[in-house]
Amino acid sequence: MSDFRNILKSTIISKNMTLFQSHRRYNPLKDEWVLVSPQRTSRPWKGKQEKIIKDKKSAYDNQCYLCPGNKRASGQINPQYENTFVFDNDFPAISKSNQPKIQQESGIFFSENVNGACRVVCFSPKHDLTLAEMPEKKIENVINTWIKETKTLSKIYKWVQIFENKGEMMGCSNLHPHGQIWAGNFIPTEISKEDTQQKNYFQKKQSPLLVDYLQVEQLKQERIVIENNNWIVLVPFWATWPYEIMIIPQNHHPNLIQLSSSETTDLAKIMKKILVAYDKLFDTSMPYSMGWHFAPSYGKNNNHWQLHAHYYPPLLRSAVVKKFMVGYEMLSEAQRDITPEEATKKLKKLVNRRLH
Ligand code: H2U
Ligand code: ZN
Repeated sequence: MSDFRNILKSTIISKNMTLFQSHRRYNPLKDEWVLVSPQRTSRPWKGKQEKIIKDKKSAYDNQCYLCPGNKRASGQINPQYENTFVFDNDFPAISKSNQPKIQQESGIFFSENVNGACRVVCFSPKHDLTLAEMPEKKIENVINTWIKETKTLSKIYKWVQIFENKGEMMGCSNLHPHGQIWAGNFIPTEISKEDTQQKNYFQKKQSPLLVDYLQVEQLKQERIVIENNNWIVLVPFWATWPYEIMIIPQNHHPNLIQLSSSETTDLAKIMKKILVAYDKLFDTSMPYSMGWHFAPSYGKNNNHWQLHAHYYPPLLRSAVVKKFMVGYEMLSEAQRDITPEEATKKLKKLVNRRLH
């Protein structure tokens, strides 16, 4: 816990500084830094504006390969599903079978064989919905599907990545509400970083990094957007995307599969709230990439892990102006303009606003 107090104290000398001066913040989950430049928020913008697609879709689209009863590229017909529907991606990024072993060429080039499974998860039979527009009960079905898939896949593979790419801006090819799950016999880079960082912290403190982090955030109350009995939504101190959030359980759970039924119910409730707020922020269906991080299945001592979801929306100023991670970000380090505290304030107002 004291580590975080020091980080917060030393990085933020005063609140005024965070409002107006450039500074860097440390991301203890990844061992990376982010440059924060709040003074830049007032600069004029004459750059790229994204298109807004507001045409109302219909609940069924006969051209959609995810709608019930339709044919997919593989020739298979989707069932008349009522809640969620999961199938093997017809164009998997990781092959299922073992390939002939790759030979190492030299001490500089390294390659390794991979195998895994790629699944597509349809969130609803209704083509025109998004998770934000679905009732809480239906969101809970999606969460339970994620848990069921994780249970099955983690028996076979080391790492299971659940994710959703929402919106054309994020490269999503089909507006039908869906996500994906890629599982593999290897630990991918991002998970490996988080594993190492959480392990190192746990070894020093005998307490999980994100559990301690939540305690500090609860004391400070500067970056928590919303919480209920079982979950907290916050803009992390080290957020790089303008309205990036994390969803973290109040209890310590290394993995998604350990959630109780009251925790899945509360997760659906809090997801609904934050996703509705996201859509209100720029009066548009908020694009984002999101995914779950939890302990990989290969290790037995996973107490250093705390389950969490990351949401990375690209929008910065409006429905049409997004944040570009280019130039300095690509070549030096991530940079943001609006502070995480300002982003929290904006989201918090929208979460509290009554639905009508
Ligand atoms: P994205 O638009 O989020 O990429 O998801 C669509 C996925 O669906 C994509 O990974 C798969 C694509 O490979 N797909 C099928 O499995 N079958 C099809 O008939 C078309 C698309
Ligand atoms: Zn559809």
